[in-house]
Amino acid sequence: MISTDDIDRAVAVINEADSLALACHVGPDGDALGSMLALHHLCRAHGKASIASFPEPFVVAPHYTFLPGLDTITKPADFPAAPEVMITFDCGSLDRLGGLATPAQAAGELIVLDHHVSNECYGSINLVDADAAATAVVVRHLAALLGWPLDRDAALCIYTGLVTDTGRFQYSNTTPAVFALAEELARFDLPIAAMTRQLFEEHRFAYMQLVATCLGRAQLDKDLELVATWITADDLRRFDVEIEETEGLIDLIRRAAEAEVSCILKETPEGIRVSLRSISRVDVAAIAHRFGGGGHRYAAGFTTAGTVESVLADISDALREPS
Ligand SMILES: [Mn+2]
Repeated sequence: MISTDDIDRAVAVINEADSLALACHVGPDGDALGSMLALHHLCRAHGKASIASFPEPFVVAPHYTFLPGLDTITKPADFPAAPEVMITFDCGSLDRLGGLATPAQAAGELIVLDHHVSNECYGSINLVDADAAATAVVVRHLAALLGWPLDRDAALCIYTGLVTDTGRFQYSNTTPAVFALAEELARFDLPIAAMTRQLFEEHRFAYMQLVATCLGRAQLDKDLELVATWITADDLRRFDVEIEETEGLIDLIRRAAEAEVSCILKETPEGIRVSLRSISRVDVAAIAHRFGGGGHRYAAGFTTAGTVESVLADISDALREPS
């Protein structure tokens, strides 16, 4: 729930600001990029100066390259050090902002716009709605309060957040309100089929061969109802695949009928990056939280030191303990 006080202050702060500095979380997904770019478009359409960025590594995953406005975003090195007003999107904690956490802490006002239940409400104004299917839903709401009608570019960006965070309108967060918003957005003559193919279906052949390797080595722990696999730095080199390309792999692993929990571990320069999904019984956000991460009940993640073997053993131990 967002307090009316926070909403009123956010609208006043945005109206009064000369410019807005927008940022989303590291390794941005469709909701993070879509939400940020939607407000970036609306700022431009309504004469509000804005700058938009996300932390290093400054790489957009290939699924999202169709998003309008990507050519207008700014490298994190060129982000203002102490913005007058900064807004973060889909970002549950300061550390998910990487190098942009410093400007966030120096900002005159920090508006946190999100839907993660684990959000640490680190802003001076927190627009965090854990019932919203996507951060993009909160952006739509804010635009209405600002009296900023959507345009096609903003609608396309918001739709991207909505369709990715609901898993193509299939996850349990797919409510009547989600379909109502999708209907509003689809009226902007969006290229639904082309977007769907790029977001969910299209991959380079090299990636499909990496997937074959990952599926081949996947492990099923029948007692824990856990299916797990991993991607090493050597795999990425061998198949010439960027780590951003592997974002959707968890959605393949989680199809295993025997698994309540599914897990992918990826070797990154920052440590082992873990994605967790569950079907019903297990709260993976609680598990991710133990390792310094966060997320949603059925989708969460964290990055930690260790090896694939040691981190997978730690996750198995956490699943064994009654929560
Ligand atoms: Mn999201």
